[in-house]
Amino acid sequence: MAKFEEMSQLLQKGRAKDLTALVNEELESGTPAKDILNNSLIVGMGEIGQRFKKNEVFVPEVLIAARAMNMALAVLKPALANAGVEHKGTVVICTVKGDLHDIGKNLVKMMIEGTGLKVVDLGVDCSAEKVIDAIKEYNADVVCLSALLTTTMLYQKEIIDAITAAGLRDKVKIMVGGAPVTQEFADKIGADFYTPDAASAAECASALFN
Ligand code: B1M
Repeated sequence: MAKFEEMSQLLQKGRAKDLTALVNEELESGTPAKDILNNSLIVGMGEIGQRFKKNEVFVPEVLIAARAMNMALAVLKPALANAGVEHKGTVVICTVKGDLHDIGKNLVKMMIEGTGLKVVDLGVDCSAEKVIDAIKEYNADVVCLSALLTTTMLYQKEIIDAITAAGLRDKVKIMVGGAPVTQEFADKIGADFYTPDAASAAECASALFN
């Protein structure tokens, strides 16, 4: 449908005002909210993720598209709730203790939200206790740990060990990332997945529920 493509294009261009106007128009003309979400917004976010991966667009474009996505989601939210659309799964995300860098984490969060998963953001400087409480409170399926410093990446292991000690290791998949993190490091600390960027993190999280 041409309107789905148009909304996808508006999202990718970050034209939030035009996008939300069109989303409203489509809702009013009877297009189901979940069709707008699945056939247009998620497709658009997926496209921008692919282009980000290929270095065809950069952080500002992704942030602008993600902002448009969030504004469109806010318009859709009441209709989605009424339609009984449920999230496929719940992801808890944070930047680990001692680390205040949140731009990459926010990108990962937005890209994962773009796949239709619910994301609980615990912010920065996040302790193992806070992660464990959130896994229990939100019945989380996936934990995403971001670290930007060579010193704080070590705390990713502490969180994984604490999750194991709390008896929750079999309940959640753990994804790690951030500039100094590597596949080798992720294997060493017992993470389930390492992804180098926001787009592949979203792909990885989404694939867990397909
Ligand atoms: Co800081 N900083 N910083 N800093 N900072 C770095 C990381 C650094 C590399 C700069 C440098 O020296 N060249 C360096 C780290 C060196 C090291 O450890 N090897 C550094 C340092 C040393 C510090 C301080 C210690 C400086 C000081 O005070 N002396 C201090 C530490 C504060 C703290 O955290 N306790 C500090 C502070 C800051 C600011 C507050 C000023 C600011 C952060 C603002 C904010 O985030 N709100 C800042 C910034 C902006 C940077 C740089 C310039 C940019 C980071 C960034 O946002 N990149 C950075 C240098 C650089 O990277 N060029 C630097 C853009 C972002 C989109 O990329 O976060 O890598 P990134 O995220 C990517 C991937 O890594 C991945 O996806 C994202 C997008 O594709 N990814 C994941 C991230 N998390 C993921 C999780 C996943 C999967 C993928 O799964 C769970």
